[in-house]
Amino acid sequence: MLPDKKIIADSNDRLLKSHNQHFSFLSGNISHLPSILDKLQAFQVAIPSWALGTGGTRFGRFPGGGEPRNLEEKMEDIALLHSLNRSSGAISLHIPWDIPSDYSKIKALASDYGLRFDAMNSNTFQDQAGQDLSYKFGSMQHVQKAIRKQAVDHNIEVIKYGKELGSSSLTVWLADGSCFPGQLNFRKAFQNTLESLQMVYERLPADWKMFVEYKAFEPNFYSTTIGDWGQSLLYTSKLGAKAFTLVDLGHHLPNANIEQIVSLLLMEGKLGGFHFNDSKYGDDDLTVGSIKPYQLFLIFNELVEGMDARNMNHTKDLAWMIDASHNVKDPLEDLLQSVEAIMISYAQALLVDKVKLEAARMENDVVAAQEELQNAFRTDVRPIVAEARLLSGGALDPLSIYRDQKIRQQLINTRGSEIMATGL
Ligand code: LRH
Ligand code: MN
Repeated sequence: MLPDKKIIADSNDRLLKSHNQHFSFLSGNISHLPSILDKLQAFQVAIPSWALGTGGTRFGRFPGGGEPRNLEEKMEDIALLHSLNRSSGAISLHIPWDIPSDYSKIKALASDYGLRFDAMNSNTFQDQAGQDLSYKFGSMQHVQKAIRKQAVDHNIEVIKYGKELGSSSLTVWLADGSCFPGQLNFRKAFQNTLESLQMVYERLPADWKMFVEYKAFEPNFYSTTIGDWGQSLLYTSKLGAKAFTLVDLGHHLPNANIEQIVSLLLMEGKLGGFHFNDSKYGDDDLTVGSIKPYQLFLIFNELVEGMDARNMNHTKDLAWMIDASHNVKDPLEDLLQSVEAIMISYAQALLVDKVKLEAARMENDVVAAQEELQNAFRTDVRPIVAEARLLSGGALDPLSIYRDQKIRQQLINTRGSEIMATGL
């Protein structure tokens, strides 16, 4: 289903004149534009294998048709996104939803598509068919040693799959917690979870990372055993140098200052990466930058400042992943919009004059500091992001090609309209 290069070239030719007008207007007054373009071209966002179908809630799920029927078709869909925006060159698998049937075939497909395997995700928040023991009352926190062992063994198995595929990180998100006061001994739950994570940590290959993802609530609604960044940092500090905290933007209590959390985790060298999405209330898993675009910019501003302060490689040293659910939009259009929003916020953060900003701060010149940030945020950098795509062989306007080529209808013709992809 990949649009051939001619379709992309023809579309770009039609858009080139107006693009160059916008781009040349911008490039006129941005001295370090070449380095910004280099950084944007190198920046790759991993697409979640569980978000290529239509998502839903307990109230309903309304599949849109043409959804991927297996891992091969999920990789085909991500390759489609990557052929259009050249910034989606990685897939993050969720086990057991995406257990590869034939490793060599999947690895060959990945190299054909120019995709790499980002973090592997374990799943001890659902009971699988034929599973011996239930995770109803948690997994690694569980009062019963046998259930904790089952969860540890599952994570070790996920590492095995990842090693075969060439992944080098494991994301552990635990739904563990409690729904009512009195239900849980918080200290024992913490110690059981730490002991279990340590047993997984010991089985990590030398060059692997473990990401400990925190979440304030859902599916437990009184306490969550890895409930916020402080608790995740407590675990990752006790686990060791290969353990890092993963920030899912939707996993915070309302009005949490996520950019400050990111700044401090980065300062401590314990920030592992992100699950990008947006939300208005809870873990809404909405399109990135669709509700709080200024917050996303402020997060990238702290990321660029903090990574440069530690001479980190923007592309390689943190895990950039999307974690979204598409209840009312075409999953592929939604993902194209999410990647675009991430690239826009990154480009705007690269525009911030860090020296002028710091000078204003040293003078407590609040207005000057604010103006430095807002000038960058209010700069329409879309022509710069489009130019980076063009230089990488992508489309100036990915969404218009996806629509003009009626790709969703092509997928429905091939895959049918009833199929529902594995995932949430
Ligand atoms: C939990 C979460 C986690 C995934 C799941 C699909 O809310 O963010 O990252 O395992 O979504
Ligand atoms: Mn997540």
